[in-house]
Amino acid sequence: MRPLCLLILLYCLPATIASANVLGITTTDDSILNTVTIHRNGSEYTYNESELIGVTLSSFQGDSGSVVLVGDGDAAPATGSRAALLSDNRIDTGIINPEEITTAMTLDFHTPVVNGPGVDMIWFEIDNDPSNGDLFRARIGSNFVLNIGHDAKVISDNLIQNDVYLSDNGTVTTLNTLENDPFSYVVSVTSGLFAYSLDFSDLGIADSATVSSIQIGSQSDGGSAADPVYFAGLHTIPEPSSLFLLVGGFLLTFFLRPRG
Ligand SMILES: [Ca+2]
Ligand SMILES: [Ca+2]
Ligand SMILES: [Ca+2]
Repeated sequence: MRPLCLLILLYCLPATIASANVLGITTTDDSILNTVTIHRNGSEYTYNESELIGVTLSSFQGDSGSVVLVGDGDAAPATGSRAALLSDNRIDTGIINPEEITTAMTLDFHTPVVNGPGVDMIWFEIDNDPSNGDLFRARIGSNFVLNIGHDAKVISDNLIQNDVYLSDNGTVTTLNTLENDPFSYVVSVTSGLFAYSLDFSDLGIADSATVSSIQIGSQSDGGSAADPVYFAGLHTIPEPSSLFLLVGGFLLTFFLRPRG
């Protein structure tokens, strides 16, 4: 194929994302996420978990019945509280095996996320493959990206201990059945943890536009579905000019205050 034709073809294909923006994490007991260090627009930022924007799972379609992931030895959550496994601060709990379609999971951000410079959201998934996490796909409105690969492995193999629970009713196809089906323990797994990141600009979102909801699913690779344990949006990086105004305003207030 002639180079120009190849170039046009590549341009027309949905984007494949491969980047390394999550630089590291700190945890307590390999299960509680404390901080995340992220490369954003040329600088490194370390955030406490509480500074990240949480999500609520508002729709779900599973690839199987094995969708509830809890910490080692823990019971499956009671009916009505399972989706919270994706919005807690634990990286050993999740709702796993979303279907291999872009609309498998809908995640609503607790605060709308602004498309700022660089990365706008991050997540983690468990995997016992020493070198690769599973692939994801994502969709905002009618825009989508495929083949979202991991940034890096941030916890080594065998350090995350989990138990998987399987629905007694088979494949979990809705959020309602996720929350209400009876679940039974099926297997214990040990794994490592892979980090992922996404820049909303890669889905064609305009600079400074706000995103309140995103859909994410497993990328069909002929094998296993993905195993997400934590998602979060990022607050916008303060512009240097607004930081300067903030600091300047503070100093002005300090020096101009009435002295007694
Ligand atoms: Ca979790
Ligand atoms: Ca962005
Ligand atoms: Ca996995």
